[in-house]
Amino acid sequence: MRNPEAVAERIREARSAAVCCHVNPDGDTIGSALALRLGLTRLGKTVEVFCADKVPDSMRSLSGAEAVRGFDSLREGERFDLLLPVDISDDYRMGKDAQGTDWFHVIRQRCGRTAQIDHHGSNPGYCEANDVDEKAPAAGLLVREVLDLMGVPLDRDIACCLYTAISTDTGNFSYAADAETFRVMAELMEAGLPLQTMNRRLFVERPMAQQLLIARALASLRYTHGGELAVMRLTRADFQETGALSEHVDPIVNMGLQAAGAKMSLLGRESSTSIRMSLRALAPARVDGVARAFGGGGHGQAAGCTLQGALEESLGRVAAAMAAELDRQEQA
Ligand SMILES: [Mn+2]
Repeated sequence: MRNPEAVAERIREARSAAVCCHVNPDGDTIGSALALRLGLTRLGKTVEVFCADKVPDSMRSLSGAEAVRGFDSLREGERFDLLLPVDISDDYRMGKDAQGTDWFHVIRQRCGRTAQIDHHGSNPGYCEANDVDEKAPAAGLLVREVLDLMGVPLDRDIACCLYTAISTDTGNFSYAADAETFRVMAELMEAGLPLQTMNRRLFVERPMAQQLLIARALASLRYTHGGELAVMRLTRADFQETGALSEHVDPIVNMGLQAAGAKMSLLGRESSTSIRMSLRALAPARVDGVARAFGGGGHGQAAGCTLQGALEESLGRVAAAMAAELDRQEQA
């Protein structure tokens, strides 16, 4: 479904556009949408960016981030010539309103034509014009191509947006990045990309409360099963005393896998009523079976489950099951 020219044509014809991001936005959907906003604004078009959830803190400094709107802010009679979803694999990925109606259907009523830019292989092509390339490492690379077709020159602000899109979807260029990715990176550098500042903001800096929570989790880290299984815990006191939020927990369980020789990692987190377990594995090891055995689920290398009972006892049960699974998978 490669069709950058058809998307560019729809944009050229439109005087106004609603650019849309997916729920739980990542750097690719936000960076791509804000780059389109800047580019189309430069062509004299009216552009609004919509997202069901708030822009992540690390991306708040991007030009236009402050103007990203929730779909619920649509005013009576507000209309756009073009609906332009970016990095959205399917229409339901725009999220739902309080009544359970897809935001896609709500905003679709307000727009004349539809065109999308995406890179998910599962995308069914839900717009009139679809530029979908599953080989592209980031939607941001396809956005840059469309901007190029429309004659929008790169500048520092657009470069910051596209860098956010491309670097986050390639794990800071550690996977999926191809030769074209680096050719575009060269163009972004020439356009004035402040690489060091942006890299620190996106990949190094974190909220102080989260840093202190990580310190607590790492202080609890133990390796068992010959160094193959990492086990960490976070108590309610750890959250209260650091001021950390549940959203800060996300990267911690992966840190258990950073030790050479580690194959699985477990983080147990105490909440008021239960113990939430996060399980991770390095392929080919898998943890989805263990999570399912405790009533949870997930993917082969990232899964979770919730247990009732005390933290230590619950951790012991799941860790024992993971150790048994390591033995089983090593024999297979
Ligand atoms: Mn993406």
